[in-house]
Amino acid sequence: MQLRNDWTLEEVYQIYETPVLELVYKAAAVHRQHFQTGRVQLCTLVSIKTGACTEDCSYCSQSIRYQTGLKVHALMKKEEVMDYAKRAKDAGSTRLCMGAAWREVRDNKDFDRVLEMVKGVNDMGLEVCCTLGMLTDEQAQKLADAGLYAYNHNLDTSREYYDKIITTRTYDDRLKTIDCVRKAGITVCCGGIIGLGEKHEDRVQLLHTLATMPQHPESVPINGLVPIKGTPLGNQSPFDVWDMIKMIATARILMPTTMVRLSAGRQSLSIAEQALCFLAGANSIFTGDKLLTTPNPTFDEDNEMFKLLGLTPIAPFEQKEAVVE
Ligand code: SAM
Ligand code: DTB
Ligand code: SF4
Repeated sequence: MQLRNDWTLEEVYQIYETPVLELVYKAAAVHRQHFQTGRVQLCTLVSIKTGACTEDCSYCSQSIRYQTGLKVHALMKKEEVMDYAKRAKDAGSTRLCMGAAWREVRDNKDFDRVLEMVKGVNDMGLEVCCTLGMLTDEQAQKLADAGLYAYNHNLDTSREYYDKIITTRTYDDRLKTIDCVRKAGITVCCGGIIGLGEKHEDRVQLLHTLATMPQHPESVPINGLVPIKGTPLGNQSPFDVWDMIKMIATARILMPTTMVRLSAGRQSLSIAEQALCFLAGANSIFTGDKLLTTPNPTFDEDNEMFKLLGLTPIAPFEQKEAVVE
């Protein structure tokens, strides 16, 4: 099967609008062609610099503009991050994603420290991922040279809905950073959030943008909004699990060899609901009792879910072997 980058908006819409059980069945079939089903990658997040971010992302606990009661934390020491990485590895995680509440990377001592962290985590044999805001070509190259495996930079929603959520940077700024990451030879992790008050059309447009990139992102995180008190979206009603399932299934069909990550929002899903997400093609999750600043299911809860559903963790770098016939 040939990967396609020429999906039309109408085709994506039709897939997304397929009756949900039929959609899950089709996505599960695509999933099976490319991956061993029942295998799920475990990733761990660490917030290496927390809060006091200058951006105005309406969903975020870390923006300086909203009173969220979050404790601000300057950039961690390399040793602290290495301890985290070791604990994550011991708990079966194969990817460490280091997040910083920055608008963009600046060329200073803090960035040099992040490069050291990247080297250290890479040397431990973990896939190392960063999410640090906007990057230049030179910064992306430095991260690549330090051994960065993936860079996370989400489009979050459709181009149309984007400025209802964030005004301090544009959709094109986001796309430009993703391009820098791609050019530097780092794998791309790019996805979005549901539950922001967007319409089905916005979700379809987001998936269309991702699936028509010259190369599909290697990883697509689908986040369910975790409402944060004090932010403009703090009183948003909970996201609809069926929208999450439809997003995952559509992403799986459009981008068959991509790792589709069931990301934020798992805390509010039952095991049965998560099982449908795995059936629909999700093959990666964040583990550990905290995401960046909000709670996530505990290792014990996830272990129990893996046992119950007969899931097994994926080994590091294994997705490189996703089959394209
Ligand atoms: N500052 C960097 C940036 O914005 O690119 C990196 C960190 S930011 C927290 C990473 C992503 O997490 C966001 O793009 C968004 O998709 C997701 N996210 C943040 N807060 C969230 C929330 N409350 N619920 C769900 N997803 C969230
Ligand atoms: C992504 O798409 N989701 C992760 C990761 N990339 C960086 C972050 C989720 C954050 C959820 C809200 C919080 O814990 O602050
Ligand atoms: Fe800052 Fe990222 Fe939060 Fe936006 S999502 S406020 S850029 S930390």
